[in-house]
This record gives sequence, structure tokens and C-alpha cells, in this order.
Amino acid sequence: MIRLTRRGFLAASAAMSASQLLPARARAAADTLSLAAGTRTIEVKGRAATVFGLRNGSGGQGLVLDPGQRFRVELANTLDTETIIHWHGQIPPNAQDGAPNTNPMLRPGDRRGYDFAPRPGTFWMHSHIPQQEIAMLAAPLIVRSAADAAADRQEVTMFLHDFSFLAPEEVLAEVSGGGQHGENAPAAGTMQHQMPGMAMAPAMPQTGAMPGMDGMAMDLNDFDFDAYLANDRTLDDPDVVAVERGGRVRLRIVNASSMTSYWIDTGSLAGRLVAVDGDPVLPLGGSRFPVAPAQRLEVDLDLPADGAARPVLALREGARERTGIVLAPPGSTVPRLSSLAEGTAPPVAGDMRMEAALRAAAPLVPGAPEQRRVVTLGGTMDPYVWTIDGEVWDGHVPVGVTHGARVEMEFRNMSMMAHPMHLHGHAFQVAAIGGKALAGAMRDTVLVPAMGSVTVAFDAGEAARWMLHCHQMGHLASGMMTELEVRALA
Ligand SMILES: [Cu+2]
Repeated sequence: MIRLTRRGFLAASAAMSASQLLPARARAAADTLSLAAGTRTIEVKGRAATVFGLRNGSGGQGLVLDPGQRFRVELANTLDTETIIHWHGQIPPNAQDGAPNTNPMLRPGDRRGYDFAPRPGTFWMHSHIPQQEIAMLAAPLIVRSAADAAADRQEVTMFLHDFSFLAPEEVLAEVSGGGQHGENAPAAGTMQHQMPGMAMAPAMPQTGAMPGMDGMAMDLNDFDFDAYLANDRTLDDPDVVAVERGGRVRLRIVNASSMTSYWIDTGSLAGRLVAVDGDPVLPLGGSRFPVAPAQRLEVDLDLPADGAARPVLALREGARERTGIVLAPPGSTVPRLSSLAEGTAPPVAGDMRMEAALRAAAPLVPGAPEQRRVVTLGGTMDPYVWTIDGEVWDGHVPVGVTHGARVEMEFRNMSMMAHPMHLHGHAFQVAAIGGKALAGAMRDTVLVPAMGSVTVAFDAGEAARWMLHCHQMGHLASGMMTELEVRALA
């Protein structure tokens, strides 16, 4: 072995990074992150529960990447069943997207390498099989930026999930059986709310109007879960995060729930929303922020100097259930918190006030749309079938666009439920809500209100077939998926 003086070592380092000193095989191993899809045991309401997870090389869940670090990952399937893991919101080559339409499944024991430049921000990863996603085969994917590393603030991840002691197949059977609409569903039957042939009626709420109370009842919450988890825990035994008295916190909130929307409630702390779905927005102040399935929020909080513990809650829409974490400075007393709020949280579905107020900090380059597409969302609770352009997945007709074209895609929701619509391989900008144009947030998942419409704009990316679907797992499982087919220029 060659011994180097410190000076000699620094000189050598200037020419070669430390990793280049390693033989090629060792180098590949050294900077490749490992990730294993497997089972794990968590405790929910005093009961042990076996759930899925995505374990990193340190034994934790998910991944945190440093500024500039590549997403260079070897994924192992340690389950006894096939899986496929999607890097939600990232824009990898299509062959690494982790969606079953274009990527082969990982069989039990399979390993597969991924290597791409990740987008900075708050992302997540999850199985693209709805039963597995319901059973928590999902984890955070945090990609830190240089600005994050330079900032004097603590980063806290809040990962939300809806949990059932039932097997996911039973959850889906109950949902699609129509037998359980939950205590929060409108008392009136669903069918009478179907309005076949009704002309498109955008349901953009008026400022101050209570959505869903203008005579048009909505269906919320297909299923009553047994628990709502934040960082795998319920509010009776929450994740208590040690913070500095008077410190600054960036909350990275991921709604990994399979079917549940929430209001994030920062309580007495004034929040500043600075990013959605990993993309920065012009800061928006507030203490309540809606988050639909698959969406993410980054909220900055300035902790007061009083040293008191502060909960950050997630309130299930149209219900009393809540979950959350506690930010606890040294010496603070952690308050006892009930998993049930005194009152019912209002609907997230249909309340587009925040979406309408958001402005991208790094919007699309202005340009007229070259291709316009309308994607019609339909379906009913009974029978429990959800469609895109009138078709379930087996009959789907891909939405065709041309590589490089500026596309405006209007989601027209002709159903009585809101749908969090997710497009793979692209970040889009919210360009209109209810037909009213705006230069809204960049996102990868947008909530389209019941009987409402949302238009998004994007530049069509890699020529490939990209999944386009509702992220409510009951809806997805019943067919609410199609593809964006990006075609190369002829
Ligand atoms: Cu849906």
C-alpha cells in the first residue's frame, strides 16, 4: 500500500476523487445505495402489524440523497411475490420509471440497478401495485439541494399513511363492494348524484363558500381505515421530533395514503408553504394546507422561543380522525393528543382555494399550447368502477402527444368524487381551474374536484408510454388508469 503524506493525499485527491482510487467493482458498490422491498412489523394501537417497507442500507425507510448525488440504487425484492417500485415525481428514463406498463416486474429475489440524475425536493417511492401500496410498500425519497445544505434549518419528514388491519385485498373488496361508504359519506344514496348527460359544470368554489355545501353533495372517503399514521405512528403515541428552541424547521410532508386526503394543521405556528410536489412555489402563508394522496408539501416553520412542544397535525377530510407528529424542544412536555378531533374537518375535495393561489417559483417557459387534449374522468360508487375517457385500463386508449410539444391537458371530472391525477415522467404546471386561467404550481399530482375541471400544461418528454392515473388506490385498482403516449417527431 502506498502511504501518502496529508499534503500528498490532498494533491492526489485534487486529481482523483477518493472513489476513483478504488477498483472499478468496489467503486460501483461504494456509491450505489441499497434498497430492499420487504416486510416489517410496526405497532398500531397496541397491536403488532406486518406491513411492507423499503429498507435502506442503514436499516431505515426510504432514501435521503445529498446535493448533486445521483440516484444510483440497487433495489432487491425480498418479498415472496412480484413487485415494481415507482420513484414518484422523479423523471428517470422510462426504462427506470418503475411502472408495470413498460418495466418488467421484479420477481422474488430479483435485483435491479437504477442510475439517473434526481430532481431535488420532497418525493417518495412506492409499489405500483395497489394492494402493495395500501399495505405500505412506500417510503420517503428526499433529494436535498445545495440550498438545503446551506440553510440554517432542520428538515423534518412527515410521512402519512392510512392503515387497515385487513389484508389489502379485503380493503379493496370492501371498497368496491359498495357496502362501506363510511360515516362521512352523504346520507343520500350515491346514484341520485350521478348526472348523466349533464353539461360540464366547473365547481370552482367561490371565496368563502363552503365547498360541498352549495347543494352539490360530494362523496368523500371510500373507506374507514383503522388508523391514520404519521411516520408509522398514531397520535396517541406520536413521533416526537427533537427540535431547537427558536429553531427553524422545514417540514417535508408526504401524503402516502392510499385513499385519504388531509388538512395539514400547524396550529399556533404560522406556516410558509414553499414547495408542492418537490417544486418551489412563491411562499404562501397559513396554518392549514390541503394535501391529497401522493401530493407533497414543504412548509417552513419558525419555532417560538418559549420552548413549548408543538404538534403538527393531519386532519382527515370530512371526518374527525387525525394524526401527526410533535416538535419538541429540549425540556418540553409532550402534550397528550387524541386521535379524534372535537369537530369534523371540512372537505379537501372541491376546495381549490389553495391551488388557485399557488404560483410556481420556476414556471414553464411561457408558450402557446401546440397540442390540446381532454381527459374525461368518470365512474360511480355503485357499481364501484372508475374510468378515464369511459374506459377501464383493459380498454384504455393512450393519450397521444408529440415529443417536445407544449401540451395543455384538461381533466374533466364527470364524477362525484375528486381524483388526484398523477402523470409519470413529467412535471406539469396547473394552467386553469374550472376554465379560469392561471400560472399555478408545478406539480406531478393534481386534485381534480368532483364535477370540476383542471387544466395542466407540460412539455412532452421522452418518447415512451407514461402512466397517467388516479392515485386513489381503490379507483386505480378498479381501472382509472391510462397512458400518455409520447411519440417521436416523425
Ligand atoms: Cu380517483
